[in-house]
Amino acid sequence: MTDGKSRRPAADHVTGVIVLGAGPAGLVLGNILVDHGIDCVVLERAEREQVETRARAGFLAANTVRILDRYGLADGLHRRGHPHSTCEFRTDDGRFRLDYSGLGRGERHTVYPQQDLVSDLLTRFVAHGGRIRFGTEATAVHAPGTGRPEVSVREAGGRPGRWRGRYVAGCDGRHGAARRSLPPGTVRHHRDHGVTWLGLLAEAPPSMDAVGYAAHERGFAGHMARTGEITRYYLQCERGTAAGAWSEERIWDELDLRMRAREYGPLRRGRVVQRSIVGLESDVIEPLRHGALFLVGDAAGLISPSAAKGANLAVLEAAVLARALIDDFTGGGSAGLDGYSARCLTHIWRAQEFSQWMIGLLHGPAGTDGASLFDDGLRRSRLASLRTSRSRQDWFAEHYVGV
Ligand code: RFL
Repeated sequence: MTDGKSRRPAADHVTGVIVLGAGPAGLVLGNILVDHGIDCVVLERAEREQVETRARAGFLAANTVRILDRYGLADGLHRRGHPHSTCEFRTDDGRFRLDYSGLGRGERHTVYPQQDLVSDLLTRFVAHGGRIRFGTEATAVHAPGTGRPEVSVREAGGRPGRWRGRYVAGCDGRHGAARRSLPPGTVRHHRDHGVTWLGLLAEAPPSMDAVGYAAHERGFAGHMARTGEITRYYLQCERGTAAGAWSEERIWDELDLRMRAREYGPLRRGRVVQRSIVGLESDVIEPLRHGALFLVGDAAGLISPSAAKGANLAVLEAAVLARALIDDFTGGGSAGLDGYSARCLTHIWRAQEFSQWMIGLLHGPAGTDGASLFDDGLRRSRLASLRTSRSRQDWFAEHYVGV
């Protein structure tokens, strides 16, 4: 990163806010800014088709939907998403269901695939006059400590370019240029949870009307509906397992076993159309602001998918930053920008805490030594209190569906 005092080549392009990345964070931010007349550009490394077909999240919290509604970004999810409010836990002590719309704050999720949300946001952004450059990779953010930050990019065909703006929003995920450009001394709190999942997307209708969480001695298994035809499954696996290592038959047999299909009904099988290895890791960058550079979404903090919070946090942080930028650009002051980091970190740490609790709830002992058997005792106790204690269920519901 340069210090901003050295001589720099003139920027090729000038704008108000340079948004790095066209995921949920970048596109929510871009849409709100454009609607408020703030000049901005979204720079996205991938091509449009790739951005619109990346299957990831699916569970949107009630607060996320409220935010999207407030800014007119929720038409698609109201048309094609569906409400969801039940989860079922299957353990060797039996199964129990929680309808969380009747617990805690009485809120529900909306199930809507992330790629559909991203596609809606992209279409709307372009229709409202938003500028987006696909195939444009940010390589570094320069001089974020000055009032004239710049972003160097590699455009399609490898052509270098340079953008100058008043602010840079790093919405480019955990491996993006924003994180790589942080000043020395920035703190990254990191935790490896020591758990690995094989993430699967199956061309199979959901097998139950609930999110299914199975805690089994062979490892965790999860079932999450995406659409009427597509279901996401997770299988805990040994670290180092290759995504393609298991045959489809083995995958379905293992899912049947862990989900206890013999007792609770068979799973509807179908072709596995996507596989990925997901190491359960979390991190948080502190602070989230470095001069004119703001970190948003996964770039700000990576959260393990155990509690389905990542996309929800991304939307929340993008909306908080958008509001603050609008105030700053329209003479409303910079208090929002000054408070952005502290405000978002509060939400991020709360989500991290719940996500860590979920990991402890769902995963059995990785080995058989004393420590992991102790962990297994804790896990059983957590499940028992979730099954029997109303106040625990209220707490769970509030955190499970909230951000
Ligand atoms: P994204 O979605 O990763 O978007 C970042 C964008 O930046 C681009 N990019 C760059 N562009 C320009 N220059 C560079 N140098 C760039 N580097 C990267 C990328 O191409 C990309 O388009 O980040 P964002 O917007 O912060 O959104 C975060 C969410 O995508 C993420 O937290 C969630 O998907 C996490 N997550 C879930 N979250 C939920 O809230 N509910 C869920 O049910 C849920 N399920 C999941 C998930 C994540 C998963 N994976 C990826 C482990 C399930 C899975 C399997």
